[in-house]
Amino acid sequence: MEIKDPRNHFSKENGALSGEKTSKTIRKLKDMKGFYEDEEAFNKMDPETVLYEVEMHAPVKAGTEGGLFFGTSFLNPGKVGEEFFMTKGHFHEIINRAEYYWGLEGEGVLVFMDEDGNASAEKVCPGSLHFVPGKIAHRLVNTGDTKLAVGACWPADAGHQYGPIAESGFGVRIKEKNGTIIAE
Ligand code: S6P
Ligand code: ZN
Repeated sequence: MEIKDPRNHFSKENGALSGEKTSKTIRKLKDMKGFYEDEEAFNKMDPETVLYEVEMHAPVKAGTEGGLFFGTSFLNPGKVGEEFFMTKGHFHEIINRAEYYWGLEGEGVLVFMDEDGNASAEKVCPGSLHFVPGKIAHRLVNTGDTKLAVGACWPADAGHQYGPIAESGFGVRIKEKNGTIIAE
C-alpha cells in the first residue's frame, strides 16, 4: 500500500491553508453596511478596505450531515470610529450546531450571544481554545495592532444565519475608549 503525501497543509504559525479543496472569502467594509455603530466614520472610510479573509478547507459539500469544515479567519487591525474591526457574526442555520475556535496569532475577543440576546465575551490569544455551543451566535473582534488569526472547525451542515445579527446586532460592541478595551 502506498502511503500518500498530505494533500493539504496548515501553517503552524498562523493557520494559513493550502492544497486541494481550499478556498478564500474576502469581506470588505462595503459588505458590512449597518453593522457598525458610527455610520459617519463608516461613510468616511474606503469601502474597498479589506476587513477580514476566511480560508477554508471543505472536503465535503456544504450541507453534508456528519461532515466537517476547517477554516482560518484573518482579521485586519483597525477601527470604525471607536469600534474594532470584526466579523459579521452569525447563528448557524441548523441552530444547534456547535463549533471550535482557537487563537493562532494576534489579540482579540470572541463575542457570544444566545437566542434571548444575552451576550458574553472571551479573550482570544495564541493558544486560546473556545467552544461555541449550539444556539449561540459568535463574532470575532480584532482588539490588537496586528493581524488576528483564528482557527475554526464546524459541522458541514451548520450553515450561516446572518439576518438576526444584521438586524439587531449582538447587544454589545467592543470599543477602545481612552486607551482601554471595553464591551458596552
Ligand atoms: C463558520 C465559522 C467561521 C466564520 C468566519 C467569518 O461557522 O464561524 O469560519 O464564518 O470567522 O465570520 P462570519 O460571521 O462573517 O461568517
Ligand atoms: Zn460559525
